[in-house]
This record gives sequence, structure tokens and C-alpha cells, in this order.
Amino acid sequence: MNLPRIVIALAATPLLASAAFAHVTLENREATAGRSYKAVLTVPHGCGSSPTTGIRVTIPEGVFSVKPQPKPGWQLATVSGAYARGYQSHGRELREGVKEIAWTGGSLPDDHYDEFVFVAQVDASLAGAGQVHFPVVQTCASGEARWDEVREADSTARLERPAPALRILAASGERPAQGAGHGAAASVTKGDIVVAQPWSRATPGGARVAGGYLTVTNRGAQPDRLTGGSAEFAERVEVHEMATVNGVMTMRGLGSGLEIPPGQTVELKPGGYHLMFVGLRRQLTEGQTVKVTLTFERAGTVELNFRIGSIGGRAAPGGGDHSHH
Ligand SMILES: [Cu+2]
Repeated sequence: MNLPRIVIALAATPLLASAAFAHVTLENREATAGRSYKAVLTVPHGCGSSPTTGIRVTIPEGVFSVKPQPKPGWQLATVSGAYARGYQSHGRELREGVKEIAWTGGSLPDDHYDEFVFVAQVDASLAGAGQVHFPVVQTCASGEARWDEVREADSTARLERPAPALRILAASGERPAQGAGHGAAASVTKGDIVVAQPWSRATPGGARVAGGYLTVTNRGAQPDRLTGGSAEFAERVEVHEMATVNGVMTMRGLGSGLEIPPGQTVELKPGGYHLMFVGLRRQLTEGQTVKVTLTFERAGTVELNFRIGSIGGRAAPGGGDHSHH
């Protein structure tokens, strides 16, 4: 049934065929937050020369109401589980659903191409997420390929086996997670210290911690230290760093605080230095603004309004890329 398409595709792009068909990818790589999405996983070849016998895809948080399309000659199985939060669908809240789909038992020869399809809803809260990923395990008669690599936000490394990625667009006419709009100050200055773009993420119900992100510039001639702070919504505010220990990303508290060298800007961001709001007293919800007081050794206390972005957001809400002036 797919044969005529293969012939057309190969005929149209004879030179690009091997490069363009190298990876397991999504045919349509953009979806709109708050809308439905039809995912077509394209599988262009087997493992080495071995035919593909199974495709298993993991559904990222925020993609819900997943319905896979059965394929003749393949068994279809799904794994369901709890979502990190509830999602609204046709007036009711969904708290669990399909998190993995597996098509198995077929045989797709290495020199053939096929598609594996599912439909899903993309939650509106993903509007600020940038990209989400659908890791795929491709099983073959001999061997398997794991398409599960995800590029870190600021890395330019070439990935051998990238996870199929989906870019999330904000619905037109809406801006992602506006918070208090222009009312929230872009930066706050205290002494030699300038703190800009403070933001955090919405938390799933029951979460005990949340990260806080911002940039700090020291305009003075002396080093300063960010030692922590306080917030009415959390028991403690700590300064953490992410570090890779034995190949595993872990975070740890910086007991003596984070140095802000004179004349420099230090960024607290996902995957790097961050504030940790520990012992959350309530859920943080997207679009909110919350008050946090930070403590610097020299500059003293700085009061800030943190904008709350989407769950899993990678960048400050409402801004997207910001240049460093
Ligand atoms: Cu932390």
C-alpha cells in the first residue's frame, strides 16, 4: 500500500534520498499549543541491513489523549500512566493516558520505508516549551536503534541518534505565558547588582520543589555572592548547581553561595545554576507572578517578581530569545 509513494519520493529526490531518509523523524515537525496533532513517524531503514520488527515511542508530558493508528501486520500495544498534571479535554480533566505506543511483530525490510501514526492533543501550557521530544526505540530482527538523544539548549553538538522533535508554536493571537505583561519589571537594580528576567515554571500538584532562573550582573569592582533568599510560597530558597557526576546529571546546593565576579553576568538557567524553592507551600501556576527576596552578601536583599512559565519550559516566559545588552 505504501509502495507507490516510495517510488515517487525516491524518484523526486534521488540525490537526497540517503541523507534525508537517514533518521526516524516526525513528518510534520511543528504543532500548535492547545490543538490536536497528527504525528507521522517515518521509518526509512532498518538497523544496519536488518529489517525493522518493532517501533516503540514515548510520549512527552503535555501531549495527551493519544490515539495510535493500528497497522495491518503489526500488533499494537500501549502503556498508560499518570500525567504530571491534569489536562482539559472536552470539559473534563484527564489525569492519565497513553505514555508509550509499541507496534511490534511486523517486518519492514531495510530497503523499504513505512509510517507509524498517532493523533494527540498538545496542551496549551506547552506554548512556551520550545520543543518536545518523542524518543523512539527501533527494534530489528538483529539489533536495535535508540532514537533518544536530546540536544541541550545551548549545545551545537551533532547528534548521532536524535529523538524525533516537535516544535511547539503558540496559537496565533496568543503569547505564551504572558504573566503580568509589561507590568513585571524586566530588571531590578540594587547597589552594583542588576537582576534581570526572573522566572520559574508551573509545578504539577504535589510538587515539593521548583527551580528559579534569572541573570545577575555585577556592575561593581568587588565580587559579590548570591547566598539564597526567601519567598512566602516556599520554606527555603537555595542556590543550586547542576553537575555531571559519573555521567549522571545531579544537582547540589552551593553552601557558600554563587559568586558574581565584578563586571560579569551570571546566568541561572535550566540545566545550570538555579535557585531552588524548597518545601513549596502551594502550586505555582502558569501566568502567575510570585514575589521572591534574594540575598546578596554585599548588595543586601533584592525583591523580585518571578513570572511563572509553563511546566517544562526552557526559557523565560513571554520573551523567547533575549539578547545580552
Ligand atoms: Cu536544584
